[in-house]
Formats: sequence, structure tokens, C-alpha cells
Amino acid sequence: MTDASYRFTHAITRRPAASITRGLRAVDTGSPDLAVMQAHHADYIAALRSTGATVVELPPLDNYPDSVFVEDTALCLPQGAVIMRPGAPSRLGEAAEMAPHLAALYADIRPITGAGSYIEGGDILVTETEILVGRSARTNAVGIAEMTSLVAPWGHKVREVMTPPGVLHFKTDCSLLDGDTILSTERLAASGCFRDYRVIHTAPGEEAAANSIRFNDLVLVPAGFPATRDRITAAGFGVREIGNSECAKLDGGMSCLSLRFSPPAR
Ligand code: CIR
Repeated sequence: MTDASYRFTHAITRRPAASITRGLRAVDTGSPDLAVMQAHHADYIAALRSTGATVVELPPLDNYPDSVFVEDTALCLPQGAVIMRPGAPSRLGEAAEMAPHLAALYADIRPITGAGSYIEGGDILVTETEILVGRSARTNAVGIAEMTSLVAPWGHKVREVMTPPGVLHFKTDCSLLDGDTILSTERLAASGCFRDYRVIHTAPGEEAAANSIRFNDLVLVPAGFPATRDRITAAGFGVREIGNSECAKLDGGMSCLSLRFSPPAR
């Protein structure tokens, strides 16, 4: 089996802005502390770099409080990148901010342009065999259809699935661990969307650990979920725990903080 869905040469991140205190959140559990978030962000970048990848750090964008969550702005595939159209009005402009950075690395950039199309990267899970996209409050069927038509010529199959009600993004509840293994909450796996995969469930009460990422030889897991961490370790994966207390106040986790990809040689 190939491994392009979890082995990457590059990642793009963006440093958190002081405006992060105004970031979107479903439930207000307190204001994120910028200094603590910056320290966690630095640990995250160091972990990505420790695998040998090139990690771009973009400067903060104060006009976009949620812009640290770069994953939502694009879908990066081996053949090219699709620029998203975020469904959160305050985040729509973030996609155009990301486009030039991807254009520097990819010859083929395809933007989602439909006025009624909405899609965010957090709803997209790329595996070795397919691209799963969860419909959510941020991603609609028209957006998924437009993305499907953009990636079909590159040979990618898209499967539309449902993000559980009340869950921000599809990948809030799952992550890819390897070519056939998914880490998922029980509530998402119960929908049957992973029936062709081996599934490791998050431990009861540790649903927030589902937003982890496999990046080269590491699985980055948010700190504070020991039972789930132990399940991933027991399955043979190398785990690195990263503090996520401040991003969690804004419904963010490990996947949201980077775009991960291997651009074609130019
Ligand atoms: C938002 O509501 O858009 C941000 N506060 C959190 C985005 C998290 N992104 C992700 O899961 N990909």
C-alpha cells in the first residue's frame, strides 16, 4: 500500500494572532491565553520538524482571529491544491491569504468559486483510497460537489459522509493513523462511515483526542487523554503529546494547525 496520505515533505502553519481571543467557539469556556498558545504552537512545529519535514511558519493575521487554523483554507493533494471556501463568514478571507503560499509550491491551484459553495478543510479526511468529506454547518453539498469535480481529473474519488450533529468538523471526531487505520470517536464510527477500515476508538470521555494527526513517523495527540494515547501506542504508533488547552477553547485540535503535503517537484 502507498503512504502519501500520512508521509509528507512539507507543512504550512500560521502563528496565532493577538486577536485569537475573539476566535469562534461553540461554547465559551474562557478566553485563550496567547502566550500559552504560542508555546504549544512552537512545540507542535518542533514535532513536525523533528520528522525531517520543511515547515513554513506564516506571520499572524490579526484581521482573522481564527487564522492559526490553516487546515480549513485548502486541500493539498500530490497533484495540486484546492483553495477552500470557508462556511464561517469571518473566515472566508483566510483562503485568499493562503493561496499565494501554495502557488509558490504547486503549479496547479484550483479554487472553489461557487457563490453557494462552502467547504472547510477540517471536514476532509484523505486516505490512501478515497477522500471522505463530512457535510457540516461549515461544508455543504454544493461545496462538496464542486470539490469533487475539481479533484476527479487528478484521479481522486470523493465520498460524502455526515459530520455528527453538534460537532464542528468531520475531523473533530477522527484522524487517519495509517493506510487502513482510523482513530475515531465511537459516535462517528457508529455511523458506519469507516466500515472498510480498522478503527481504534477514543476512550470514553476522551472524544477530544480524536483530532490527532499522523505525520511521518509520529502521531501528534493532544495532551490530557492518557487512555486514548495508550491505545494508539499499544497499536504500535509513535506518539507525541502536544498541549492543546488554548486551541481547544476554540474547538481546534492537532489537524487544524497545519496543511500537510508533498508538492510535486517543479
Ligand atoms: C472555527 O470555529 O472555525 C475555529 N475556532 C476552529 C477551527 C478548527 N479547525 C479544524 O478543525 N480544522
